[in-house]
Amino acid sequence: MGLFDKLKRAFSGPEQAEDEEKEKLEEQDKAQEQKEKEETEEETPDQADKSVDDEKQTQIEDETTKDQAEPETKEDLKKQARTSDDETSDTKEIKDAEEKKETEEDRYDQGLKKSRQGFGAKINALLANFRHVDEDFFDDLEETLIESDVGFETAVKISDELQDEVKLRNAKSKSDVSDAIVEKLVDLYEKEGQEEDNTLHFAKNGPTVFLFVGVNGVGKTTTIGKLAHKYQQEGKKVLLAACDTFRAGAIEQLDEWAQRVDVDIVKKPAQSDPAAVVFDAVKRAQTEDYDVLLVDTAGRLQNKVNLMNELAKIKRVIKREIPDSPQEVLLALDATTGQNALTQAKQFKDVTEVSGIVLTKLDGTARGGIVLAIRNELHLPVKLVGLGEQMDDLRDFDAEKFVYGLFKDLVAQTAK
Ligand SMILES: Nc1nc2c(ncn2[C@@H]2O[C@H](COP(=O)(O)OP(=O)(O)OP(=O)(O)O)[C@@H](O)[C@H]2O)c(=O)[nH]1
Ligand SMILES: [Mg+2]
Repeated sequence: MGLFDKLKRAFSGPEQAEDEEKEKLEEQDKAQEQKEKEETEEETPDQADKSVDDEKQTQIEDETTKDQAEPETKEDLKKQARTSDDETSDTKEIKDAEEKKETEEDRYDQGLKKSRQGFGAKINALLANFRHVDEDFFDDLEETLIESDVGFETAVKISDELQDEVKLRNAKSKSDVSDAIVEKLVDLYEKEGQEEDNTLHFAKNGPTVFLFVGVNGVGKTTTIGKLAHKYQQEGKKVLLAACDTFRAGAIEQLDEWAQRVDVDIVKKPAQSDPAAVVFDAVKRAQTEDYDVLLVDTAGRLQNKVNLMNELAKIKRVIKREIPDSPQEVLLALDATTGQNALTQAKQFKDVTEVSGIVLTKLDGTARGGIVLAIRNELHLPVKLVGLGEQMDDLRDFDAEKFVYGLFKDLVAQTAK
């Protein structure tokens, strides 16, 4: 099933969702019944032989004459207590897992709220003025898509393909046209991403090194802090390298994160050679068995050439010490800067081998369409997304959740 069909199915009426919920509950009930049955079978033959009435009677007596209970009955009570403890912890686990799932989805949902509203409002405005599907309509559509940051090439491509599609389907009503637009966007996005690897790669042996690059203010240091927190929570041994020795206060900022999330850091005085910092960090990561080394770098130097040379040097040092490293070179892009982010990415891609994108500040933008442009025009996988400033506000990129968060209002409308 294509992504668009999945989305549409998710909105195809409350009855279906209710049915699915019912099925899930029934399955849980069955599992619980089975468990209870197994536990009863474990009981001694004497106890198992007791009639149901007897059991009821014993329970009533237990409740009324607790103090005089026979040792046997006490055992029963203990057993009961254990069973109910097991039940409580089982139900708690299920509840926790469900709550976690909900919060994860909510996080994406909230983080994309502005984009969804912005995008939805633009498409709705376009459709509000819609009279015929003619040249003007497709010009307006192209403009709307460009404004939503899906990227110029993507906007033109969608508009062109839609002209044929609309004719083919003989789409005339607003909902037919809106349906066709969203379907095209989602399908194109899915098609372009088929070969894409959105996972972060780890070393098979020894420390994994992630190098963070990107212009100033995009969120490199914050992302490192959040990721360090995540890995620390997972029980990994994490080390940070403060290689932004240029900007005043940059070392202190990373140091603060290290303290906040309780991980170690390698730092040298301001203006030291960042290559020397990374050298020390790699050595320490190797000799002290760290699992992950996260390397922060400067976003701005005296000029762009210096910056790119410095990044190349840092990377060379890492590679020399651990040949398969860095496992990831992650380019941080600020989603609120729209097309500017694409230009930055192109520049970095030309000089460094970027392995993935961290798309930050998605919570603060109505321009989530940039994800489509990154995939369709840059062909770089988004691996992480920043959905806020706090240490828990980082998520692995999930294309389906993302597309769902971006288009759900429009798909919901067309599914009605
Ligand atoms: N709302 C929001 N703010 C973010 C996010 N990520 C980072 N920020 C904020 O963006 C600002 C800049 O973040 P930094 O991590 O300092 O950026 P940087 O790339 O290290 O910048 P330089 O060190 O100057 O190169 C800070 O105020 C962060 O709190 C995010 O996902 N959402
Ligand atoms: Mg920084």
